[in-house]
Amino acid sequence: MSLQNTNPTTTIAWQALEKHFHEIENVTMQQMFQDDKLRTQNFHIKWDKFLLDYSKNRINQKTINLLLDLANEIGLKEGVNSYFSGDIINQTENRAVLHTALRANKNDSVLVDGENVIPEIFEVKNKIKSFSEDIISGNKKGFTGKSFTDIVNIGIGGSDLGPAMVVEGLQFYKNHLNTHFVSNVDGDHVSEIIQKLIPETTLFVIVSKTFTTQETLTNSETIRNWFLKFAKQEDVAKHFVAVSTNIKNVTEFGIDKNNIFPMWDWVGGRFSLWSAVGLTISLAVGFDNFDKLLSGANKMDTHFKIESFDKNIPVILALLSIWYNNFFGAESEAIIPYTQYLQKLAPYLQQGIMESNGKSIGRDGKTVNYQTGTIVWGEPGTNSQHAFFQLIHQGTKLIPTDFIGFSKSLYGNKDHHDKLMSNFFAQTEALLHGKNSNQVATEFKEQDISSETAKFLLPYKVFEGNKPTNTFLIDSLTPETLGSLIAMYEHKIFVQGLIWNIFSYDQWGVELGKQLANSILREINTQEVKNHDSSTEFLLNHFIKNNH
Ligand code: G6Q
Repeated sequence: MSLQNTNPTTTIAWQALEKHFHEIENVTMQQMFQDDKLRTQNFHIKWDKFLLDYSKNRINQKTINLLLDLANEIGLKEGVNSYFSGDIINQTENRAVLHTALRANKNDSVLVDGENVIPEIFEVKNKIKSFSEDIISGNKKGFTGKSFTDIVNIGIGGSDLGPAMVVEGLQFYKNHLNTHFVSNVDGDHVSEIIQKLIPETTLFVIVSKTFTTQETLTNSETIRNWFLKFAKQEDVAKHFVAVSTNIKNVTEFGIDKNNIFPMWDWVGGRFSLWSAVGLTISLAVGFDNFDKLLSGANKMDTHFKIESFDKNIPVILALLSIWYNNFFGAESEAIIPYTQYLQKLAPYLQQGIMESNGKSIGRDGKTVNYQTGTIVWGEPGTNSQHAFFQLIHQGTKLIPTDFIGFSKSLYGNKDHHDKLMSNFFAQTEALLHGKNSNQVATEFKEQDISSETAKFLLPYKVFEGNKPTNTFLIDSLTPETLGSLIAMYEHKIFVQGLIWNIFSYDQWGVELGKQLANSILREINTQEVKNHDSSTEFLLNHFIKNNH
């Protein structure tokens, strides 16, 4: 079954939300908290090791009810069933979207073209397990008989961002293997990494679903040529493995058939870290931790699938985001994890969210007449407090922000953790309450400031507050909770794409870049620049003159 095709602005719920927006737009959250003592009790969800408090949002019960009506009118229940059961919901590429099957249980059954894919998934998982164990234990050795010390993941986009983010996020659980990521076709990137490597103890994991991506193939060839300065052709088999759907191209590259980890076209690149694309994760933290990551995601899948929408974390998050994006006109959202481990979470989610929902043609084939994909950005707290928080507190833009904090730190340094989390709570509180002119004036009195200076400074020191935030308080950062967190955002993407009536799982904008660069490269090589606008022609000629 394909997804329902409804312009959301034509629904009864959307029209009711527009009316409701005018009732509520000037009511402050400060007022809402004063009027409703049960607000936090009603607007929070406790689930597994997660607590989501969404009471610091510009909503009341009617807002939530109307947003839930919108989800129902759009056919969210049926949509979720189609998503999980392998229907061709990626219609523009004629594919199912089944990253959820990668973390399903062994006894589950998920059909693609009438065939259960779970046994195949477990076959590959077993291969990941035994390969990782052999490398970590030193059972498998390099061409001089030494154990491996370094792993290099060569991939880009979906074949890089997920593994890179998770390996960094789970650093606490890491073993002795050093991990490196080469992604950019920028030759300086690969050169910097090669300098750190010893060929006889380094394993290269080439990750490319299509095995046609210019960046990954170029980096792989450069690395193989470098490797062959120290080793023989037959040693390549011991040091290079690949993750791909394109067995033919991988074999032509010279990789041994046994060293290929397959994946499937029903796994989108940006949702693929759960497949063999996560091989580097399994190598870095061990298969058991990789498996726990999958089971955390699977738990979130079950929550999303069976929980009623009013207590369903991804659904509530998606609806709140639509509320700000489509009614308040917010352009972006920030994601601020209060842990340094998750410093790559925002760039990772940028791909997932912006590549999936950055679309302007509806499922009816027409240009949409409403806003779709939000811009997401962020950095860990407290660092970001010393950087861009100024704009969130006092700028002119409305930026709904997710605060992600953990009750326990991993090394158990209580002093540091209490300081970190005091900042976490203080920020969401300040964003809610702000600081009014009376409070600022009282502060001035205590500071013994002249009345002239106080008068001048007062407006600059006032904080209006009323800035929406979601607060996630998670027990601790483990493979399992990280798996749940990533899956939570994946399902948020699905719900938003469904309601915005777009196809979230294609990426024609990315494909365009792949085509364009190839034709310009030919012109740079032949030094024959033609058929461009005057600006591009001027720039290309300047580059050729200085580059050759
Ligand atoms: C992800 C995108 C894109 C893709 C890369 C790498 O959803 O499609 O980021 O992952 O372009 O593609 P390959 O894995 O095919 O090299």
